[in-house]
Amino acid sequence: MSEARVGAEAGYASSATLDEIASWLRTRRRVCVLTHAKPDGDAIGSTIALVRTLRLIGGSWADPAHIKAWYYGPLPTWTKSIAQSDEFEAVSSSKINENGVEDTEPDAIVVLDTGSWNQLESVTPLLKGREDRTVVVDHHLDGNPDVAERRFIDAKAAAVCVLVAELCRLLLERESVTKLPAGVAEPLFLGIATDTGWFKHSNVDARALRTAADLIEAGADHSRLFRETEQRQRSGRLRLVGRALSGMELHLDDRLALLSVAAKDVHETGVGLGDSGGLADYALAIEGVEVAAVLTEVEGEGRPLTKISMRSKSAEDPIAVNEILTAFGGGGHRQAAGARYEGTIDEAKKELVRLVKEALS
Ligand SMILES: [Mn+2]
Repeated sequence: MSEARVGAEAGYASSATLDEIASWLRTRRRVCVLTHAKPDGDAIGSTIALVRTLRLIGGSWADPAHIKAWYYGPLPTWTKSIAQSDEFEAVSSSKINENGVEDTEPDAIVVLDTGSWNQLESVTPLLKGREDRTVVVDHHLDGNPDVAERRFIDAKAAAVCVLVAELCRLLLERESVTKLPAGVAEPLFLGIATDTGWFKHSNVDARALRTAADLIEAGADHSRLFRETEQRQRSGRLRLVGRALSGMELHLDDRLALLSVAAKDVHETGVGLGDSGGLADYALAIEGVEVAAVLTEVEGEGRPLTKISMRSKSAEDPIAVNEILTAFGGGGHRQAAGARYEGTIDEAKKELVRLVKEALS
């Protein structure tokens, strides 16, 4: 399969350097830091590191209350052990509206780890018309250039935290990432660790490892981070994994694994919606499986809706799951992508088998 950016909107590329973005941000006082809905380690790590950095350089004039990360959608259970509660607000989209954030007009909006309208649905009213004071820093292949005038996009970066580490270094005028304050370095390390599956996935490269090493030198406590984020699961989460695995289907000569999570599985195991991440990795552990998809029933939409999360195994020419999911308007990375399908889990399965069969031929 080609590397072509199927479905990518032309022009989703950098329009500014990190240096230019840092100089501009340094003059801003009320900064609203956003990321995609249902934030993950990279999203939370990058936003908290930037909030801490901006508060540090803000000096006396910057009111910390006006430099904040705003999250929406379910949060990971460990969020509070990574971020101080005054550094972020978990809000409903009604608090983020066209009048600003709870009626505070931001003079800068920074969007990290996404630049796609379809991942920014809840904050679209805030972003529309403020492109001139919005910055996007992202490492995804696809996005919409009209979200922000100032964009820094590097799809080769393993995590957005690799890029934000450099942005924080520039903002704080440190000679190297090793000189970042520990409180800035630690959430950045978390982002790199989680987006690479704790340094297992094929996106690990020398730059990710070097940045991670520099962050440890700066004081990031990696074993605390691992304990706090990976070893604090609720038992219900593993019971949910058990249910999904026992219902696993293998298709296309066992090259495709399908896992499904029905709403009733979520209710009966008592887990939150944020607890179904990482399921696909279990299926990729099977010999012969090249691609795995997790199909989750989305409730409360008034019509059947299925969330699809897909992963492909590392190989010389890995299956581009982001290309497969453009059929459903989804996207992401070559080996990790997601989409929403208007239909039931069973309907989504049929479509996926057909699409993956096509991609494999
Ligand atoms: Mn990321």
